[in-house]
Parts: sequence; structure tokens; C-alpha cells
Amino acid sequence: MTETGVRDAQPGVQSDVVDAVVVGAGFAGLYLLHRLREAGFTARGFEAADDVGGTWYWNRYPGARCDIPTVDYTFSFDPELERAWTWSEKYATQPEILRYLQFVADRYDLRRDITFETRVDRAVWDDDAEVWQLRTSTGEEVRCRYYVMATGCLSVPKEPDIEGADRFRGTVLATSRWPHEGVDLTGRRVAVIGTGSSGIQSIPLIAQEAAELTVFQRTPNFSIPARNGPAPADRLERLRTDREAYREAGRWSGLGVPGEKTDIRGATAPEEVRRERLEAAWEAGELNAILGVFADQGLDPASNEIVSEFIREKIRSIVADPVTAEALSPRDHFFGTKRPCLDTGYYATFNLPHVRLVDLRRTPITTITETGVDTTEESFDVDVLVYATGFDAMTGALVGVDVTGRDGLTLREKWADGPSTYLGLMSEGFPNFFAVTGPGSPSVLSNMAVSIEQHVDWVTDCLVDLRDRGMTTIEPTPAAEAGWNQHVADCAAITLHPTANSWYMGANVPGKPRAFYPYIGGVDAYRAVSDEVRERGYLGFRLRGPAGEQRSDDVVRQLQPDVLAVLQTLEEQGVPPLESMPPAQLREFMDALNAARPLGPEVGEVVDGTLPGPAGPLRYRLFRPPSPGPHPVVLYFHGGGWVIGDEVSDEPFCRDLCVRADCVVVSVDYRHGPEARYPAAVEDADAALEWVAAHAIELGGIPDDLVVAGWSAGANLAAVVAQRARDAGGPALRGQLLLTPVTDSAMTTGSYRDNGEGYLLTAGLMRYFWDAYCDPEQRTDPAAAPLRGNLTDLPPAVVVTAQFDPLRDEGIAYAEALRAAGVPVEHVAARGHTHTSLTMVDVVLSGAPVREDLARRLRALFPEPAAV
Ligand code: NA7
Repeated sequence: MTETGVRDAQPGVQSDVVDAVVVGAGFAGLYLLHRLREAGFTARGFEAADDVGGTWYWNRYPGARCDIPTVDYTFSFDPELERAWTWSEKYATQPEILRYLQFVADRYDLRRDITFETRVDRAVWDDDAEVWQLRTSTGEEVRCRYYVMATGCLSVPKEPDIEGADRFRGTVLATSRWPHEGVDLTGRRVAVIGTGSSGIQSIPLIAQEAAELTVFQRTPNFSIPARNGPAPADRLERLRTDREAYREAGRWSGLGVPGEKTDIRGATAPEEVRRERLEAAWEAGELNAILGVFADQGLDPASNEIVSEFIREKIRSIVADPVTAEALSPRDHFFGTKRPCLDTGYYATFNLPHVRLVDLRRTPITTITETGVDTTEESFDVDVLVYATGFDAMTGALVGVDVTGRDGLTLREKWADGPSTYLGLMSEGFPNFFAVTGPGSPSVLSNMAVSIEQHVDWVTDCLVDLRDRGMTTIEPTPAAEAGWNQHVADCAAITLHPTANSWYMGANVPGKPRAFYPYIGGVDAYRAVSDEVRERGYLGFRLRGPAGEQRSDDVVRQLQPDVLAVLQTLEEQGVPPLESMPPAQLREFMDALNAARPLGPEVGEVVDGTLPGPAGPLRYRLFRPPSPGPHPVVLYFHGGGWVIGDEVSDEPFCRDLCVRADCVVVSVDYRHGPEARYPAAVEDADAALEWVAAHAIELGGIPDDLVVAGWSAGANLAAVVAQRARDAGGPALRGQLLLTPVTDSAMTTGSYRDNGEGYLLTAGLMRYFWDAYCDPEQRTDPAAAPLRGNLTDLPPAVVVTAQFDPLRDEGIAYAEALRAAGVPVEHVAARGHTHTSLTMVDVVLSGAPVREDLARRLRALFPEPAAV
């Protein structure tokens, strides 16, 4: 670097090139300029407004406040700054937050690097020079090595999409562009369109001035009282005693605000516990509290309904007119799937005689007129029309600039079907281009102050690392980016969010691609990923520069998020390696684990019985579907490495299979090693098959509609008995369902190597199981290793393998070998799953679509029932 900070000439880079351009001077842009300057980079900021503030510059409508407690919604990078500024309220107003950002700009002398009232209109990547060529709204051309959009997630107002919007002759206002001088609404007839946060915050204050207020509501939103007041004493005390610990707690929390996580589930909690938690959250007046009443409220419709109905009950208790109360009660989306609001007197406003709610679901707007609003039922004459209709969220500002990356591809083109990013920060084809809190990062689902600081720190640290290593460009690899997009989608898929027409889903802007835009895995999980990417030398990135090139195609998160969560929980609990426990202890341990799990879905009937085995009776448990029988029968062998488990150890999976496939499932026990070694289990399985086939009618089954099924070692037995039944000339089977089967004893596959550690079923545990089950010289018997048997003329198979299972490759090998032998095979490859995750019903929710898939294929093995 030279004295002036301008980079010395390097290959392809001119000395007029500034290190970084930062677009936007809100929280993100300000902090980024500060960090870049501290790190010795030259940087220029551009801002469309005439001052700093971003969101808090533009959104000046009456009642505008943050909805995260302000002691948390604040910069934490400098203890001195924290000492120098005191927030006056629990939720600061827009003017106070704006003053704060101005104070920050002054304190760090940031304005001198910012060109105000200037937009960046165009950005083109020059691959030869490795610079971004920018053009601003004032015609200035600027060249920079790194181009950072710190343009906010809710900064581009949605275009008015209502018929006749340009006809109105009165005053038109938008909450997001409220006049700086304020507006006197005294004595005026006002209409507000929109009841998101902006509408809900402003309506009570507009009502105080207006002579008449008509609120046009398309979708009622959930809102709870903010209970604003002084900054909360307990938080201030925690900050005073240990500021850094408090801030760290925020950084490593799910939402970016310190708080306790609960494991209480709504659907199973006693009524008095539910009530107590709900009332406490209502009293707390915090999003953190109301979004965290139950651990499963964002995942389980029944749990969510408890919270939703509680809020609707509160609405009914506040709003005097029952019709208005009902119209204000959200019923078309799950609580939390649209951004919930905090309000001050919102619902009570509708008790005022001059305030009226118009339910657009009942009477939609037909057009805006010269004098007001027409609905299908009425004409409303007003003096002032206020649009509180929201934003083109998350991507609006990014694709609003004409950003052209490598090979002439624009960001708008690349994201035509939805945003594609790595870590919500960068996009392949756009080297050295960063989006702070971009789509695919926690951003709007979190305390923005915390997420912004994390991104800015990451970007700055990254630029320092590049400089230190003699690298000049950074860009994600296609594989890493695709993997991240998949992970973002996987995280959303297990939640209720995709069911809502929310701006999180892009649903509020006509024509916008439908996807879940932010990352819902949590601020903590996200921070762990970003740290890991950096610690592992920029995993998933390609770096280039005078020092050479480095490329990593690794995907940073491939496990399904809930599978990872289970593994992390077990690790936190310090569960010892299962293979370190003797069988008796292992059985006890598994029983205790099983006792704590959800039981699985309701079935029609559960029947316990015994059937005759070669060495005595074998217990079974039968699960009958709720539908009228008779049903096809699935004879099921439990998992557990031939050592642990019994007829009830896989009960949740059996119930799930029973209901999804609409089959009777008979789960039968068999003798285990090391007490009863091979071939005891095989002989028991043979006997069970004989007996179930012979007693199909008594069991409520359709004779001949019989399938053998099993999981893991149980799938090994199912495969083995299918071979033996063929050899013995019966019983006849419609098929075999093999869930992550053991098919061979070699233990030398690639999946043993890749997945032998860290995914609960380890290579060591499989060795332990084989040793307990079977003598080494017997392990090549087809009745122990069915992959080595004759595979011709076997019944059709459904084979399920899991990506992170040591047994994956032997499952695949079995499917392929069956196919090669002419057996019809359906292979279901469960992406992101482990050997044990698919059977964790109601715990690992991402397993449900896989089970649905296998149940559908299982069902297809049986003939269609004859039409009645
Ligand atoms: P939001 O939350 O997007 O709310 C916009 C509101 O405007 C919402 O009620 C919309 O109904 C309504 N809307 C949008 N277009 C129309 C039309 N054409 N007709 C009638 N009603 C319409 O934006 P906010 O500014 O309130 O809040 C944004 C975020 O800022 C907030 O979540 C916090 O994070 C801070 P819809 O629900 O689409 O039916």
C-alpha cells in the first residue's frame, strides 16, 4: 500500500482503483467503512439519501420504531461507543435511531468517505483487470477491487399494484418515504392501505390526528403489545456487569438476541404450562418471547395453532365489535410465518368511533379513484391515502442495480428463478462482489444489528486474508453455492414458513420467484458455518491472485439441519461411543433413549401377541391403520445390529409406515447376539414369515399381499428371508422393503471410509455388531451377507440408502445387484440423512418426505384394490 492507501500497481490493476466501494450508509455501510478503513483499505461509500441512516433515514412515518429491544439492536464492536450512547427506550423511535447512526458517523468520521445523493446505477466486472467498473447516478466512473452492497433488505418500496393508483387527487403518502418535515393530518380523512409492521405501528398515531381513518386490510397480521417504556433493567444490568458475555450470548443465539431456548413442545405441554408461557410472552412484549413460547411452534401446526388461537383470543378481548375482531384475526397463515408485529394500542384503535376496518378479503378494492377508494361494496372519499404496502424485500435493491458479472451475465438474469448465493454473501460469476445480509443469510429473521456486524466482520477479515495471502479475487464455486442453496431450502422445508404468502417467500411482489429468501437455521448456526468456512481456508471458494490459485468445491453443510441438530445434541450430552458399552448396558441405554422419543402417529389399533419360533414364542406388535380393512401386511424386522432392539423398539417408524402405506405392520422380535448367535435370528425370521403368511386373514390382512421389511440388521434379515422363501418355494412375497440394509460383511466400502465416524452408527459399532452376531467364517454365507447370495427371481425391492451411512454403499450395491439379476428395484437415496435419522419420526422432520416416498413405493408393490 502507498501512503494514500491506493494500491501499488499489480498485474492488471491500475493505481486509480479504490480497494472497495460500499453502497449504502445505514448500519451495514457505516460499520463496513469503519472496518475497512481500520484494516488499511481505501474505500468509498455511495448513498442515495442526503445523509446516513438507511432504513432509519427513509422510514419516518408516525410510530416508526425498531421491533428488537434497542439495547440489542445496536453496534457492539466498540465498548467505548456503547458507553458513549444510552438508549432512552425499550424500543427506540426512528428519530432516535437516526440520531444514533449520525452519532456513529461523526464519531468515526465516516462521512468524508461517503458521496451522498448518489446511486450506483451500473456495475460491470472486468475479468482481465480484476476490478469492478461502476457508474453512478451523477455520471462518475469508479473502479474498485471489491464491490459491497450494503443496501438493506427492506429498502426498495413495492410499486403500487392497485388499479387506479395514479388517479387519486388528494395527498399520497408512503410509510417508507414519509416527508421529512412531517405531515399534519389533523381533521383530515385518511385511508391506510396495508397492515404489516408499518401500518400497525402508524395506525394508532394517525388515528389520534385524523378526523376519520379507514384501514384497508388484505391480510390480518399477528401483533402483540410492545409494552414500550424504559430500556429493560435486567438487560442493562447484564450489560453493565459483563457486557462482552451479554453480546456474545446475542451473537450465539438463534435470533441474535440473548434469550433462553425452551424444549417444551406445545402439543404435549400441560394446559397450565402452556397458558403460563403464553401469558408471559404476551406480557414481555418481545418477538423473541412470542416466537419462542414452544420449541416446535414453527414446525408443528398443532403447536402453532395454540399460539395463534391465544393471540386471536386476546384480539377478541380487546376489540369490542365481534365482526371487526374476527376480521383482525389471522387465520390464513401460521403464526410467525409472516413477520409478527409489535404494537402500541393497535387493536384498541378499532374501538374508536372514527376508525373503521375494511376487510379486503370480503370486499376487495376495485380501484383507486380521484377522491378515494372503491371496493366491491362501497366508495370511500378521503383526503389522504397512505400506502403501507411493503417492500421488494431482500433482493429488490441488489437486482435494482445493473450488476454484470463475468461473461456478461447480470445478477437479475442469474436470479431470475430465485436468488442463488453462497452463505448469502456472494454469488458465483460475480467475483469480489458481496451483499451484506443478502438472501441466504439470517438477515431479516434476526436482529439485523448482530447479523450486519457478523457479515461486515467476515467480509473485512476475508479481504485482509486475501491481502495477506497475495490473492486478489474470491468467488464461490458452483458446487459450494448449489450446496448452500440446498441447505437454505432444507432448513426452510422443515418449518411452516413455505406455506405462507409472505415477503420472506417473495409472495408480496407480483411475478417475484417463490422461494424462501432468508436462512432460517439461526444466527448461531450461521455464524458457526461462516467461521468454519474461513477457518478451513475459504471452503467452497476459488481464490486467485499473484500468489496463485486455490479452489475448494466442498459443500459446507450437507447433513439435513435437523439431523445435524440431533448429532450435536448427543455430542453435547457427552454420549460415549456406543461400541464402548457391553450389550446389556447398550440395551439399557437405547431403552432410555427410546422412552423419551415421540411415539409416532395415531394408528387404528395396536395388538400385542406371540407367534411360535424355533426356540420358543416370539413377541410381535401389530399396527393396524385407521382405514377399514383388510389391508396388505408388512412383516417388519427391527434394527439394532442383531444385538439390541425388540418388537417395540422401532414403534414410531412402524406406526408411520402403517399410516402412510395403509398397511398392517407386524413388528416381530427375534433372538439376539451375543446370547443367540447366527443363524438364530435368521431361523426366527423364517418362522415369523411362515406364521404371518399362514395367519394373514386373522391378522386383518389380505392373503398373498405380503411384504417383508426391515431396517439395518432387520433389513438384512428381510433380504435373507426373501431369498430363503424363494428357495423354499414360499411363502410368496409381493416385495421387500430394505431400509439402510446390512447386505455384506466386508466393511471395506467407500461409505465405510467416509462415514465410519461421527454419524452414530460407526464402523467400530458395526464391527462390534458383527462380532456379537456371527463367527467370521460364517459371514460370507448368503444368510448373513445377502449380497453374496443368488439374487434371481426375488420379489421386487424398495431399497433406501442414506448419504451419511457407512452402510450406504452396500445398500446401493444390493440395489444394483438385484437390478442386474432382473429384479425390479426402486432405490430411494436419502440426501443428508444418516443410518439412524430416517426412523426418528417427529424428531427429524426432514425424514418425513423420504418416508412418504418409500411408503408410496411400498404401496405400489400391491395390486390396486378392486373397485367397489
Ligand atoms: P409488509 O409487512 O410487507 O406489509 C405490507 C402490507 O401491505 C401487508 O398488510 C400487505 O398485505 C399490504 N398490501 C400490499 N400490497 C397490497 C395491495 N395491493 N392491496 C392491499 N394491501 C396490500 O411491510 P411493512 O412495511 O409493514 O413491514 C416491513 C417490515 O419492516 C416488517 O416486517 C419489519 O421487519 C420491519 P398482504 O399481507 O400482502 O396481503
